[in-house]
This record gives sequence, structure tokens and C-alpha cells, in this order.
Amino acid sequence: MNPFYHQASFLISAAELSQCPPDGGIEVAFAGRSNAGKSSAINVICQQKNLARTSKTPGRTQLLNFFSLDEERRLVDLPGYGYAKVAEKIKRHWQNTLATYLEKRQCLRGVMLMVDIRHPLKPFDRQMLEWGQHIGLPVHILLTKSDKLKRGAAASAVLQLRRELAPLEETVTVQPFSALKHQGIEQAHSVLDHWFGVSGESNGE
Ligand SMILES: Nc1nc2c(ncn2[C@@H]2O[C@H](COP(=O)(O)OP(=O)(O)O)[C@@H](O)[C@H]2O)c(=O)[nH]1
Ligand SMILES: [Mg+2]
Repeated sequence: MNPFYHQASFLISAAELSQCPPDGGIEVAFAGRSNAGKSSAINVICQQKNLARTSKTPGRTQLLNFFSLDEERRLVDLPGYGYAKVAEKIKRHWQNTLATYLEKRQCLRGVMLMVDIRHPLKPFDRQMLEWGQHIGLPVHILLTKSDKLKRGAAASAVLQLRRELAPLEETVTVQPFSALKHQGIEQAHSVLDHWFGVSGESNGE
């Protein structure tokens, strides 16, 4: 139990970048393809069942959802990308919004990138990594749904991805994660603690 993340509360949804909260303090954004397990990860990281809505019909609400941890620190649930059934025009609009957010947001300290452990990096995931590399923004990959693989297969998926991303090791880190089995939460907290500049000891871990 980590009271710092448990105190997360919904702040605002932004349909346009102009609706984002003022660009101050520290933000960490959660990104990933639709259905990668982003909302589930946010919920278990914050130990709240319905903080970020999990959905079996992804891609309907294309909003940036902001959650505040305290006066200065926020988590942001970015719109999932790659959802096939969204019209091309809307998709393009959201890719632009996402790119602009990542490029312009001064308070953005890091990106948590959700990638299904069973599927290798898709083009948009790679784009996110290259982006992080380009602007010197750290990206921490949660290889989600690790419960879907046997232990050995999950471990080798992690190693394989770390090997593949070795050239980016200064900005990219990788860990296995299961929202279902509550696996990898402490490790994710410690990455967030580091980005947010809070000490794990003072918040219960
Ligand atoms: N087995 C398993 N299923 C998961 C896990 N995390 C998410 N899911 C399922 O994957 C689907 C998409 O999850 P969601 O969090 O809504 O993904 P999002 O679209 O990236 O926000 C849902 O049916 C979840 O129940 C996990 O750790 N293990
Ligand atoms: Mg979601």
C-alpha cells in the first residue's frame, strides 16, 4: 500500500490541448496502444478500482485525463493509439494532439509506455521511444499482461526487449507487469517516485 499514489484523484479531461491544466509542477504520462492495459495499470498503481476507466470497447473517448497526486504532481492518461475502428480524420487529429502534448509540455518528466508482453513493439510504440530519445525524455516500458505467459516466457520477453533496446538504455527501461496479478507495482512506483522526486520511504514502501 502506497498512500502517495492511492491519493490520486480525477482532475480534468481535456479534449483539446488548450483545456490542459496549467503547465507547471510535474507530470508523468501513460501511453500505449488501445487495449494494452493502460487504464488497468493506472488503477492498480493507484490502488483504486475505477480511477481510469477500463473498457472492452477501447478508443471511444479520445481525451487526455489528468489525475492529481498532490498540488504539484499529476498522472496523465493519454488517448490510446492504434485503434482500428476510429475514422482516419479523427485518428490524425489525435496523433497531432499527442505529438504536440509530448513536444510542448514543459512539466512532462517521463512516459510510462504500456506494451502487451505478447506483442513486440508496434510502429507507434517505436515512434514513442524515438521521440523520447530525441527530446531526452525517459520512457519506462511496462510489459503488461505478463500473467498471460508462463514465467520463463515472460522473463525471456523482458530480456529480449532489453537487448533490443540496449542502444536506448540511457532513456528507456523495461519491466514485466500484471494488473491482474498485481505484479510489478513496487517497481513501477519506484520509477514514478524518482520522476516525481518523492522518496519511497516516506510514502509507505
Ligand atoms: N490477463 C490480463 N488482462 C489484462 C491485464 N491488464 C488489462 N487486461 C485486460 O485487457 C483489456 C484492456 O485493458 P485496459 O486497461 O482497458 O486497456 P487500455 O485500452 O490500454 O486502457 C481489458 O479487458 C483488461 O481486463 C493484465 O494484467 N492481465
Ligand atoms: Mg484505457
